[in-house]
Amino acid sequence: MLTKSEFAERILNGHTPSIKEKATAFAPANIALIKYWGKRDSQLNLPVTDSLSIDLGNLGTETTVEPSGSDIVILNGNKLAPEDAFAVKVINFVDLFRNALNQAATNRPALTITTNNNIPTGAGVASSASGFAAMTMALDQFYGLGLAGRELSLLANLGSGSASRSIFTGFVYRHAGTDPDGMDSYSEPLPYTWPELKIGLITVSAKAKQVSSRDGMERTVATSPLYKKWPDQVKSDMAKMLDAIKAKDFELLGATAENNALAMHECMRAATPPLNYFEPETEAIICKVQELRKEGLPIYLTIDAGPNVKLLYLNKDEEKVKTEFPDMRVVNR
Ligand code: 2P0
Repeated sequence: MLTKSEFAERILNGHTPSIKEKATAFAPANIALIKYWGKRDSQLNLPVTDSLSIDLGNLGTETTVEPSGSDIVILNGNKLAPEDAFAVKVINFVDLFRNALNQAATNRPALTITTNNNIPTGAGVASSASGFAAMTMALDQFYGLGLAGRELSLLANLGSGSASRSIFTGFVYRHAGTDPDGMDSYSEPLPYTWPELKIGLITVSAKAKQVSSRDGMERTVATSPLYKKWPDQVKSDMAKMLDAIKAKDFELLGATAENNALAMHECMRAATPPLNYFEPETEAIICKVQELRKEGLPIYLTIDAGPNVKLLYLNKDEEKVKTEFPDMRVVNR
């Protein structure tokens, strides 16, 4: 089993850096249609199962990397104190690159990392996926490495599991892999587009969640009796999802995504102590979506580790969906 540093070295060794004056990269946030929940290696963030996501278009993170006198992290215009938890996480991530490239004998400048999320506060979309993906791409450009997408996705994963998928746009498939060293646990874009598929974000609460995804996953894997069935559920849902995307079968895509998300939440609720990310309003929206479907409106939902709801519908139904959910924010993809 590798440490994060050894993992980064394995990928970066042999690459000779050619440092640029400045590099900027954008990565989109993503929403999983087949969820990642549970790690087979918590140090390397290797997932138990495959997952599949779609990008959130122009919602995401732009990150700039440039040399400076000392390490500085600026988040959404605010210079962070060096001991700030986010700043520490960022510098630790940057150090994976610096240490690995140092071995390849280069100098090691201090850096300013400027990172801006354009995901509106309260959109209920996590920024760690786009954040670590944008940082990985900006570091790749800054050091002039020219890494392939697969390598970028492997490195972004060291920041956050879902960041591996945000390296790409469109439908993205994340392989769990079986290699104990994690070298086969990468993401890749799928060769299918579906412009009529729309995503709407409904914010129930913008408060930070009380249990992090990392802790929530650990608790679910360790204590939920339902988790034993989760890998099989993902396998069967994934096959349906791939069929749905290939055939542009919206009902199959929506039903599979909704079922997969609700099954993930069932697993969490069966943990000890139970893990419930929903608010009463989340439950009310689930009921409303299911009612609207009974009335003939093809609309489905998915929910991550939080109370906020993402609606799935087709472009032709957008006006009807907006009328039913006036607070919904449409994702432009
Ligand atoms: C996903 N989530 O597939 C799932 C569904 C939340 C629910 O990936 O511990 O922030 O950094 O690997 O990526 C959230 O987990 O967790 C997540 P770490 P991450 O999108």
